[in-house]
This record gives sequence, structure tokens and C-alpha cells, in this order.
Amino acid sequence: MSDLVQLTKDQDVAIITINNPPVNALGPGVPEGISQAVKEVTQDESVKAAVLMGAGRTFVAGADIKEFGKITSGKTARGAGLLPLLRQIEDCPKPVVMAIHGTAFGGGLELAMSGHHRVGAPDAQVGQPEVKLGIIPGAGGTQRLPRLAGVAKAVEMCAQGNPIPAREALDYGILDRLIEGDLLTGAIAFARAVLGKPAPKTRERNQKLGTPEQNAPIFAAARELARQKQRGMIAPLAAIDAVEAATRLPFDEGCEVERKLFNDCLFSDQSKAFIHVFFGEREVAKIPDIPKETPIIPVNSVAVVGAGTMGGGIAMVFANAGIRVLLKDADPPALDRGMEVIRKNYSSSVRRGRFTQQFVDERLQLIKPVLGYDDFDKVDMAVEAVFEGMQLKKEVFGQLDRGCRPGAILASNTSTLSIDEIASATARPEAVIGTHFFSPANVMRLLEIVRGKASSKAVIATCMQLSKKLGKVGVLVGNCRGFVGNRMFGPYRREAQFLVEEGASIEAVDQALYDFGMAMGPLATGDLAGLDVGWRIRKEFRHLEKPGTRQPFAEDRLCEMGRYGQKTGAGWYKYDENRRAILDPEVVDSLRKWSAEAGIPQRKISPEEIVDRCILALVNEGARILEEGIAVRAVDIDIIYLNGYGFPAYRGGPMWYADTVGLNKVRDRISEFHRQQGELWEPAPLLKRLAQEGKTFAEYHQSQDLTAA
Ligand code: 3H9
Repeated sequence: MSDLVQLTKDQDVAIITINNPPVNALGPGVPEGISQAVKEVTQDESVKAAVLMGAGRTFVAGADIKEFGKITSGKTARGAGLLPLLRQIEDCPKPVVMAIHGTAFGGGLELAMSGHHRVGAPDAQVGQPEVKLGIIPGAGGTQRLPRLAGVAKAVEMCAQGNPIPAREALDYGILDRLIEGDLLTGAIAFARAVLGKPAPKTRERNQKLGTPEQNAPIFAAARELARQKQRGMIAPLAAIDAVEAATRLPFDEGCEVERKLFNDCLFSDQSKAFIHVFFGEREVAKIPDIPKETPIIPVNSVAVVGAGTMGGGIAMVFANAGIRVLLKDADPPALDRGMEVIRKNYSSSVRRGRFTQQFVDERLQLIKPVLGYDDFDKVDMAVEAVFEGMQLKKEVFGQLDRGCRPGAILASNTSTLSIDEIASATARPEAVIGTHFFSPANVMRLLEIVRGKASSKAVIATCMQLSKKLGKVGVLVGNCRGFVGNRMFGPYRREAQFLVEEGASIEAVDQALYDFGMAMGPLATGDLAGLDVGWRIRKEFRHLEKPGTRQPFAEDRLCEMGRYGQKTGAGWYKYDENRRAILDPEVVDSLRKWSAEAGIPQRKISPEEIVDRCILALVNEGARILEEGIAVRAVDIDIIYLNGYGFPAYRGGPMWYADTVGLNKVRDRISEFHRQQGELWEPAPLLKRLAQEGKTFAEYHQSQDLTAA
């Protein structure tokens, strides 16, 4: 028996325990161990039934995701997968009871469904999350789940990938019983109780498979939903096809269809990108010079300075995590407005079923509006979210320095300004850090954590850990103008403007990037975020522009016309009362006129050039950021772009996308733009070097630490 699977006995019931920490993934050795145990159970006459469970915190969280890369790179052969093992369990002449706690995900649920019965802890979860890795269930999940849960639920679970709680799994027949108290004791008792009764094989249970007439609308609706909500992704549609095969074909033939679709997905660029993202989201939490044991500062109360859109959203983020908040604004009407917006946001969450009224009432109790700094000596952390201006930020930090107790964290929500300069307004720069939330703060997952020169390791480690508690993906970045996200977004949006100034239509630019997979086109995004924000920043930093370089003018002109975007009802587009974007002939005419005045020749521009100009502008700036050590790894940039800027996850982020295209090709295209467009397109030195060496961004690990940035 392998170390990864143990076989013990409780009188006449065998107990098979999978012990492969941290999540009992079905990595090499585990299926073999289970198979051996089932063989022994079959042969041992003193055993009447078996219970299979996971040791530690969970049942089985799925196949070992690390193995997929080995298969697609040809290092490991795929083989027959788990199907023969699951058939062996199902054919075991003695009842096998699966005892589920924690999560039974992916291959874990597929394993569970091969048992004759399933019992679960009340807080367990089950799911087929494979589509979130760009694949579909590959061990009979699309064939057995509809037989247990019915076609509609199976399609939903396999195509959308969201887990369901044990209670729901019980209602749908995926679990047979919930066990309160000790799971193993309950599972053994259950196994004894079913002795002598029929032991159902899931693959033979066809009652819930429905008729073609019943199923057709289910599949049509699922495909429509997948096209809308998982735009551009191939796995959800493949998962639906596989479940459909379960309803049309005998079990073994259905498994064949599933296997083919699984392989198609596994070998696609999309699944490689999703797997990169899965490990990337975990990797970003690891900072090379900040050990795991770094002491964490307890954060049980915070003060948020500024009750505007960002401040209010940030207050909700902390309150949602159960942390007490003082929301401070010097201006009483602004404070009242801020609290009103918070109440409205919460009410709409209740209406949409996201929160219960009780949850919202409790959160509102945690937020206390205040006009002054009086109680700031009692909080563990203060987050400044005032207007984006250095002078004002410094004044606030002077106040925080005087008002907060020693040891408190002083954070700024600045999106562009220097954390070091802000920290210089205090006598404790080690306590100062950037926490850049994205709008709307209570919705967007990204939190850029900006490390100043003096930020202490404890302050950094605390903010990284806090991000998880707040339900955010925290990514540590170095201090520079715009940090990672906004610094890269500058060239991206610059190119979008250039393209329009050169003759591309506004809709063509937005459509090309939407079709590439971006959540929104760059010009529509500008209208949403407010064109005046960039306009003000450009005015403040004009002195930093390289003399003689081409600069875009379109958005500045729109702002001069009072067109700030959606908030003024007009920007690149006009907006009707439902905020629907409509093309405005006035803007089209003005653009033609401005371009003629500037002497910019007009030409036809292909969607391919639009995408390359915008996306490779991101990549080139990303390469500089990486080399300067502003981002720890290329994947950190990817995670920022996926969670804060609407980059399509199935492309893995801008740096991964560049790796997928090939850095040679990327360098050549950027060099071409350099020749055509001038200095702003100079290829980043790191890109040139990696392309020359035949390497990827993913392989690059900079040695300098971020404090050097
Ligand atoms: C599949 O099953 C395909 C099948 O159809 C079969 C086809 C033949 N493999 O997330 P955490 C690591 S596809 C390898 O921080 P949590 C993770 O990287 C799979 N490693 O913990 C991390 O490592 P590290 C379908 C895995 O408590 C550590 O475990 N299953 C796997 O926040 C802790 O993870 C899924 O997609 C894995 N399967 O969340 C489930 N899972 O410490 C994926 C985790 O070195 N997993 N690791 O950074 C999850 O959703 C979450 O990890 C889980 C725990 C909810 C289980």
C-alpha cells in the first residue's frame, strides 16, 4: 500500500484514507493506492463494506493540476486516466461509502460519484470546477453527474464550474445523507445500515437523464448563457456537449466523447493560460524577501479618510470582512452623502440577493461616520482615500501621524502618486504603505499593495494577508508613477487615442479589443472611469513627457469640451438615460478636424493592428516594469491585469499572452511600430534580451528586491 493511501479496519468495515496534503489531490501514487485498497477490500472476507475519505482538511480537491503541464509538454503520457479506477470502485461487490468533508472538487467529485453511496459533513462543498482551468471533467464527471443530479443541474455545475454546498448536493441526490458530528463514525454506521441492500452503480442509473424534448431547451439555454457570461471560452461549451452526450449515448460511449473533448481543451492555449492563472494567484502571495514567519499586525479596526466613491467602497470592504470602520470626512454634507451611497449600495445588494438584510444591518453597524480625527488613536490601520493631489495627501498623512497610535498602519489609496513622498510627511515612514483599491472597491478583486522604500516587512506581510481576509487578490508592487496597473494602462490608452487620431473609428477600436476578450474597449473604459482623471494627471505630469515625442490630444480636447465621460453624459460617446453608449457625430467631425489640423494622415486600420498596438503597448511597458523590479514576477503583472483591468483570463494576462505569441514575434512587431511610430515604441531592453535568448517572461526572475526600485 502506498504512503498516500491507508487501509484500516473498524471490525467489518474497511476505511480507505487518502493522505496527500494539502488537498489530497489525485497525484501520482494516489489512484494506484486506492486501487490496491479496493482490491484488498474485495478479497478480504472479513470486510463487508468500505468507507473512503480524505485525511486532514478535505476530501479530494481534484486531479493534481501540476500534472497537466507535464502531459501537454509531453513529459508524461496521459494514459487511461482515472476511468478504470472509478469503474473498479463501482464494480466492487461490497458497498463503498464516500465520506466527504471540505471539498470534493473535479476528480474528487468524480471519485465520490463512483462510490455506491455518498455522505457528507454539513459544511462540505462539491463541484466540477474544471472549466475554471479551461478544461472539462475528464473522469466521467459529465456522464455520472447528470445521472445523480439531473441534466439541468449537471449542465450548470459542469459549464459554470461553481461549487454547491452539501445541503444543495443532498437535495439534488449527489449526497445521500448529511452527517452531523463525527463524519467517520457516521459513515461507518451508514455503511453497516446499507449492508444487504442494493448497491447502486451510478453509471447504470438512467432515470434522471430526461428525454430529448425535455433536454433541448436546457442545453440551448446553457449554451446561450455560456456565450454571454464566459465569452470566448471554449471549455464551457465543450462541457455542455459532453453532458449532452450523456443523455444521448450509452455510458461508455459518452465517456469516449468526454475524453476527446477533455483532450482538446487540455491541449488548448486557453487551459495553459488558466492553469498559469491558478498557480499565479497563489504565487503572488509569496514575496521572496518576506518570510512566512514575518509577524502580522492584528487589524480589527480601521479608519478611512474621505467619504467619496473610493472611501465609501473601501469602508464597505472592511465592514464586509467584519472589521470596525471609522469613516471620516471633514465636510458634513459629503459625509452624509457618503453614508447614503453606502446604504444604497447595500440595499441594492439585498435586492439582488447577494446579501441578507441581517448581514447588511450588521455591516452598517460597523461603519461609524466621523468628522474629525478624535478616535484615530484607537484604530489599527488608517486608509487615506482623499482627492488625488500630493499636497492634500501630505496634509492628511501629517494628521494621521499625529492622531494614530504607534504601530498603526498608515495606508494611502493613491493610484499614481509616490508613496515615499507621502511617507515623508510622517515621522514613521516604515508604517506607510499603498493600498490601491480599484473602483468599485467593494466589487473589484484587485488590491495593489505598494511598497515604499521604508515600508516595514511586518506592514507589508500584514497587508498581503489582510487582502485575503478582505476577499481581494493582493499583489505587491514597487513605487513608481502609476505603479504596475496604471503605468501600463497609460501606453494602452495612449495607443487607442493615436489609432482614432490616425483614422480608426471609435467603435472599431473598442470592438477590436472587445473581440480580443477585454471586458470593455479602451475608449468606453475611459468614459466609465472619467476622462478628466487622466486629463488632470497629464496636466500635472506634463513636465515629465519626453520633449519631441508624439502625445495624444483627443481626450484632452474632449475634456476641454466638458465631455468627461459617463458622469457628464458624454465623452467619447453620448449616453442616454440608461447609460447606453451612442456614437456622437459631433465627436466624429471634431476628430477629423483635429487630426487635419495636426497634419495626421488618415488611413484604414485593421482590427489586427488595433489589437497589436494596444496590447503590445501593455506588454512593452510590462517588460520595463519587470526589469525595474516594480513587479516581483511576470505573473504578478498578469494577475493585476486579470483582476483589475478586464483582461481575458483565457489569455492568461498580457505577459503570458506575449509568451504564447512568442517573444521573438512580439519584439519584431514592436520594432516595426518603433520604426513607424517613433521613440515611444522603443522595445524594452528585457524584451529584446529574452527574445534573443529564446526565453519567456515566465522564465524571468529578477534578482534585485523591490526596495531597490
Ligand atoms: C480535475 O480534477 C480534472 C478531473 O476531471 C480529472 C481529469 C482526469 N492540484 O487554494 P489553496 C495547492 S482538475 C495541485 O491555497 P485554499 C495550491 O496550489 C482539478 N495543487 O487553499 C496550494 O499550493 P501552495 C479540479 C493544488 O484552502 C495548496 O494546494 N479541482 C490543487 O484556499 C493550497 O491551496 C480544482 O480546480 C490541485 N487540484 O483552497 C480545485 N488544489 O500552498 C482547485 C490546490 O504551494 N483548488 N492545490 O501555494 C481549489 O479550488 C482550492 O485550492 C481549494 C482549497 C478550494 C481546494
